Amino acid sequence: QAIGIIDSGVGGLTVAREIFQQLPNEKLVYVGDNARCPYGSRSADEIRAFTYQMIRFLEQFSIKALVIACNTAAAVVLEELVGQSDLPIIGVIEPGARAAISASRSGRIGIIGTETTVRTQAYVRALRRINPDLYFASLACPAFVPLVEGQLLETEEAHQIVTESLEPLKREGIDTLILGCTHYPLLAPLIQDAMGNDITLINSGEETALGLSNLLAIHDLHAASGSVEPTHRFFTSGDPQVFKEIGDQWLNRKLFVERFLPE
Ligand code: DGN
Repeated sequence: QAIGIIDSGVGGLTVAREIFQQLPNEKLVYVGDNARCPYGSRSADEIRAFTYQMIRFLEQFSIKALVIACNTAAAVVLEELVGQSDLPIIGVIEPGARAAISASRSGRIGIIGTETTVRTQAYVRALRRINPDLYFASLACPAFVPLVEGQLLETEEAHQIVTESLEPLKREGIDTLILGCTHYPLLAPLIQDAMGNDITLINSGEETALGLSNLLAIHDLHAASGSVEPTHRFFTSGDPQVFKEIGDQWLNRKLFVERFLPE
C-alpha cells in the first residue's frame, strides 16, 4: 500500500525527497495541482475544495497514510481532516515548528510562507503551543512560488525578488527562519544568500518524514524492506513535462508523470 502526498504543485517534492531518504521502502503516490497553483492567494473555500479533490482522487489507490505537503492546504484543512478521517494524516506545519524550536538559540524565529499560511497564523499557534515565550516575525512572500513553478530559479530576476522581499525580515534579529511553504527549499540558496549565513533555514520536510515514520510505526504500517525499489507515481493537473523537469532535477531520478484532471 502506498502513501499519498499532495501539494498545490511541485513544492511537495521537497517533502518527497526527505521521505525517499528516510523511508526508502515506502511507495508514494503524489498529486500536484499545478494547473491551479498558487493556492496562497486563493480563498479558504477554494483551497478546501481543491484539496478535497486531490484527496478524493487518491482514494482509488487505497492509500495507507496521507501527507499534506502544502502549508497552505494544511493551514486550512488539516484540523478538520484529522477529525473526520480514519487515515493517518500528517501536515508540514507542526513538524516545521518543532524543528525551528530545536534549532533556535535566541528564541527569535522568522516565518515565511504564502499569504494564507501567514494570515491563518498556523505557525504562530503551533510554535506557541510548544513554547509561548518565543518572538515571531512572519512575512508573506507571494512572489516566490511563481519563480519555482515558472522554472525561473537561476535568473537574476529571482535573485532580485528574493532579496527585496526578505528585506523587512532582516531587521527582526531572528536566528532561525522557517521555510513555511514547501516550494521554498528549492529557493534555499537564494534565501540563504539574502538572509546571510548565520541564519538557520528550516525545511520542514525532514521533520515531516520523521513524523510520518512515527505515525506508520504507531499504526504498524511500515512497508517491509524489499530488494526492489518501489514504483512511485506522480500526477499533475498541469504540464507533465514541466513537472518532470523540476522533479527529475530535484529528486535526481527520472520521473514518469501522469495527468490528474480535477472533476
Ligand atoms: N507549496 C505550498 C505551501 O507549502 O504552502 C503553497 C504553494 C502555493 O500554492 N502558493
